[in-house]
Amino acid sequence: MRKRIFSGAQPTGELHLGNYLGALKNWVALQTEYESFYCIVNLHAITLPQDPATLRQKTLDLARIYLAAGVDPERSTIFIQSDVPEHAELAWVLNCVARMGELERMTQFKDKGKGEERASVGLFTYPVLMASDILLYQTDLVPVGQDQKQHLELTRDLAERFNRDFGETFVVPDPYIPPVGAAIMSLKEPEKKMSKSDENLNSTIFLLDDADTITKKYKKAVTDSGTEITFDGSRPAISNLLTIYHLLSGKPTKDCEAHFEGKGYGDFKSELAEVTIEFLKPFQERVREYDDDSLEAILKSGAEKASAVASETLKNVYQSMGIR
Ligand code: AQP
Repeated sequence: MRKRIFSGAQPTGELHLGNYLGALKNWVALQTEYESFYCIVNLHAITLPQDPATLRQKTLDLARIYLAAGVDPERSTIFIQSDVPEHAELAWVLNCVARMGELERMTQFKDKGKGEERASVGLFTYPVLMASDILLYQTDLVPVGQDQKQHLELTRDLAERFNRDFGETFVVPDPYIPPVGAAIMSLKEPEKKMSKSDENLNSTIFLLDDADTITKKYKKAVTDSGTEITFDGSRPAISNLLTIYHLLSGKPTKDCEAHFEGKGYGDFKSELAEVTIEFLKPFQERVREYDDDSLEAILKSGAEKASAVASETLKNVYQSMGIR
């Protein structure tokens, strides 16, 4: 039997190069080898306030992004989280397995909740819903960016604890964090990750940005002191830009460094913009190809396939726990 993959993204804001290089690119590469489930995690989105009409639209837009990026509905199951109610049901069960102390240590909650009294309980238990997404599909591998590593470790702990207390029920998943591209950083503050919710729009290259916007954003990107264009951990801004160049151009790292030897930051940024625009052009054309009807058909069939697996897992979970 083929091994399984599960991963997802939130239909909040616009997807950016970080989401693509850290996650989506690997989903596409791995779908030939693994039985793959790719979810649009709209229940995660509501852990922060969302406008209902926008959320509805963004949910379909994200399905278009998956398809345009190369997720193939003939090979992979693409579906919306709320179409498979077992996600929320298993999350409740796992909420009763998870401990307050371990959730309090989650850094994403600390960043996004900012210690506010008004942060939702859903934001606090976000990693438990993520664990339920993954464990429902008896997932072997979870391709994610570096920022999700801690949540993956919690998922493994919950699976192991459940298996120990109630008998072997879940596959314990491994993360797949790409060696390069797992943490694409902000163009304005290279110590922070590139993020959908960054208030400074110049920090982020969105997948649907037009050519002019991309060129302007790179022009405004911060650089480090010095002049060399090399991969160097002590110069995070240039290393980040060069990583993007390397991944989008497909050129080996040594060739990238050699190519820019003796050139200035201005030339480098122009070439980086060109490579990005060229890379995104066919993707942006494909996004427009899917009409609502064909999209709905793909999502309906995806939800049916996902439900068949999810309901079987939840049945086993309830049975092991003595829940009717
Ligand atoms: N900067 C990044 N570099 C590499 N990978 C990244 N991912 C996110 N940011 C980067 C990966 O993208 C996948 C989907 O992310 P998500 O929709 O769950 O959003 P997120 O992780 O909360 O990060 P975002 O996109 O920046 O959104 P906000 O601003 O809302 O936090 C995940 O696999 C993630 O690791």
